[in-house]
Amino acid sequence: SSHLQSYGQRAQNFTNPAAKLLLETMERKKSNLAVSVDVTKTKDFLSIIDTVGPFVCLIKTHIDILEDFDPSLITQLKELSQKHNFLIFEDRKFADIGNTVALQYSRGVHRIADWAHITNAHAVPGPGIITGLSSVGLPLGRGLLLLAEMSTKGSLATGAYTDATLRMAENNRDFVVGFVAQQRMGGHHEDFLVLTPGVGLDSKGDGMGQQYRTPREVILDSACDVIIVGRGIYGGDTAESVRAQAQRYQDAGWSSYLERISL
Ligand code: 5BU
Repeated sequence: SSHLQSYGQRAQNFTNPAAKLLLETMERKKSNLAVSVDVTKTKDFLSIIDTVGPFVCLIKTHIDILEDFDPSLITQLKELSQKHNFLIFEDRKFADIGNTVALQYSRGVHRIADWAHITNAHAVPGPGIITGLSSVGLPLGRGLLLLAEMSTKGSLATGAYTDATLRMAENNRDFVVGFVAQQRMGGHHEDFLVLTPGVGLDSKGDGMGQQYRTPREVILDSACDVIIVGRGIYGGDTAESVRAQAQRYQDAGWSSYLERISL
């Protein structure tokens, strides 16, 4: 019998509503797949999301790469999130002083805090970045992930830096719900979500530093919670290939999770 809690059971370990909703959504949809939709045209962005929606718990965005961004896009993104029951993660990687990140999070043309359930930040400025972001996000029920590690070759986020990032999260449990990292990190007894990019079944890298591991390596061997997949899914040119890849990664992620909780 398993000593590990299911995703659904872990929802009770969090007070943060975004973390609870993500875990409940994962359990309900049997999906630990997040799709990263890194395209530059609104039309492609929305059509990929509508295609992969049934297979994902989370859609990850880089809203600033859309060259025809218009606020009405956000209305449509929210509608798709309702239609398919997924959360939205803006991969903004905030990295400035608290006052500045609070403005970047709430204002500008993108108004990220209005629509993104989850966003993320580098730990490099120290805890003030959490104070700034939580002043905006906490009253809205949003959640924050800290970048504890990166998927890229030669990443500097290792060792003492990664450890200090963990401590920052532990001291801000109400708003910080977990990490973007390559593995579940030991040394803490509290529950955190671990979301992991750099996932691919057919490729080992991209020639620009990205490194890929399989869903099984990420979920089973490294005990992460969510696989984040971009080009491996939307790289094909037909809606049918995008759909088939989303299904394939959902199955690979979920079967690895079932194997892990049955250990
Ligand atoms: P890919 O197409 O699956 O390589 O896309 C990966 C996405 O995850 C892309 O949006 C990156 O910005 C993002 N990412 C990453 O690849 N590695 C990291 O360590 C972090 C984010 Br943090």
